[in-house]
Amino acid sequence: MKRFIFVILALVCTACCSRPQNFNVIPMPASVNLSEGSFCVKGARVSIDQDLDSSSVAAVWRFIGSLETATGRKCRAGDGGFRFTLDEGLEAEEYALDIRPDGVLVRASGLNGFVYACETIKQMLPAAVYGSVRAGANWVLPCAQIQDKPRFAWRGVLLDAGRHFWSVEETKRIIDVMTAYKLNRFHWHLTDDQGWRVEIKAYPRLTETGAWRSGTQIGRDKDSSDGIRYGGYYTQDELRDVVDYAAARGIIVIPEIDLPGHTVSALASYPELGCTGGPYEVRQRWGISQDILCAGNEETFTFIERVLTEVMDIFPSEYIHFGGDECFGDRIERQGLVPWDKCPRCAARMKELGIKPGHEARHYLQNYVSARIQKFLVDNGRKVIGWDEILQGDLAPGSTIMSWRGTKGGIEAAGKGFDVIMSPNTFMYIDYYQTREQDKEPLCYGKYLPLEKVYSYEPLDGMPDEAGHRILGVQCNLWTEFIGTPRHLEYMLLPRMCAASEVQWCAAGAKDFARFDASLDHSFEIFDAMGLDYCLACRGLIGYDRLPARDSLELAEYLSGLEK
Ligand code: TNX
Repeated sequence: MKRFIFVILALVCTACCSRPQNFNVIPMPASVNLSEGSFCVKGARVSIDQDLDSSSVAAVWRFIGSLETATGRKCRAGDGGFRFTLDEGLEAEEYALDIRPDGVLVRASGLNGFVYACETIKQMLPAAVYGSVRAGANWVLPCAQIQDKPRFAWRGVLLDAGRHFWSVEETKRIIDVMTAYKLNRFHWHLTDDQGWRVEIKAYPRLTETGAWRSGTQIGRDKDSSDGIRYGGYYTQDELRDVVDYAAARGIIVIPEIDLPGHTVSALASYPELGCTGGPYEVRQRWGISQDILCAGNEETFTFIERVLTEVMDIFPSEYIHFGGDECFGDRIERQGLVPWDKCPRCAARMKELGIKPGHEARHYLQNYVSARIQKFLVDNGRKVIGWDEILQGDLAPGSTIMSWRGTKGGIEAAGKGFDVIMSPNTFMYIDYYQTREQDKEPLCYGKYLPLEKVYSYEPLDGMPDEAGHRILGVQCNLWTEFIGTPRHLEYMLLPRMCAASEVQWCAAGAKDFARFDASLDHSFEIFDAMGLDYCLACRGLIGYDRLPARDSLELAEYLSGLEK
């Protein structure tokens, strides 16, 4: 009996050690060994090896800067404190930390590794290290050896700037919080029916006209409009500024120009690009429009190529996203004819291509448009990504599919040998409600996607073994039809993005919802320090025991304040 108890105790004890107490880093690093003792970061010395590249050195000094601000003490160059050293044996995003009472050794092989090492250290410190003021706190790091690298290379967030426009400043705040959770792809949805947000020099009306709508649907009432002119766009300089800001943090910005559907804002600017010639107006309500770029008109392709040429000049990313979704929504499919079916130029194009008339014809015509866009981008040295609708018909090899209508499209595409990014609406659409008390939450798209469901996602579920390597990664998508303020935007993003970060980063089988959930309290303090809003009720029901630090408000007041 004694021996039995001893064995149980020993098992419990090893379990405690492998899951360190008070270690609240999200996403959980691959390997963590906490040991006795601690290292004081206040006024610590810093030495950076000469062979680090300039972007890594800049990232290290940004990190040191945040330590200095929060602790109120300068960190001077010198030995015996933090040492940042290049280790080319590590993978591109890998890092290692050795924290001892007499110093901290940080190893990585490049920018992303150094950024993630610094972010892990920051999450191990009091949350005030994320703030912009000096704070009295216990500025010590627990001693530990940490070795860490991500499961997936693509760890994305989509931000929809088409339905609502987000300032450069707000966009950078989103990039900051992505950095803190080691995400590395910022998918910027820049054009939609309700607004065109990219300055294109060859087509100035896209932003003079297309960036502005004369009203916005009120709540869920599709026939309403608030009559208030709304809009905005980014100049090319502003876009480049965001690209550089993200790049300095190891984040690649992938622009999406949604084609050939979701283009009413472009049609309102240049009506000759549509099948009917218009007039069109920048859409005020949500949902899918039947009006799309005319596939029979050569001018459409000139337009697409000129726009994409400027886009490629602004965005150095290997990938360009050309949309391809919802050209003909399900309801439209059932209703019958769409402008493409009735357009003589589209008919001539189908004839020329030998596309047989019938229900499928429009999909083959869309394939033709996709293939031309793809060829153009590939000829210019880029790769293409499209939403899973582009799988209908024949798809040119080399495309990457973003699976959004559940996981089906992704599984099918991977099976056919295409690269895939999984962003299934069933697990990764963070524009859906996060509690069951939806009447109390700010209005949003609808449906229900609680934190736990996001966390539970296993990207290789249902994937044939031999196709698993096609999954580049995972992305959560923040569509903004019903999100009009930065505070509401952050509330929808956080903390579900943190749950996504563990799906994206942690090895299969390394996730543990109870551990994650317990770590979240520390993340809430981080959001408070960063001045970000978040959903405290993400745990299922609205039953707040406290509110985000920014106000001392009643719950109802707090929630309604998010929308103003
Ligand atoms: C579907 S995801 C869309 C978006 C909407 C979103 C709302 C995709 C390719 N299309 O246009 O904003 O649903 O959840």
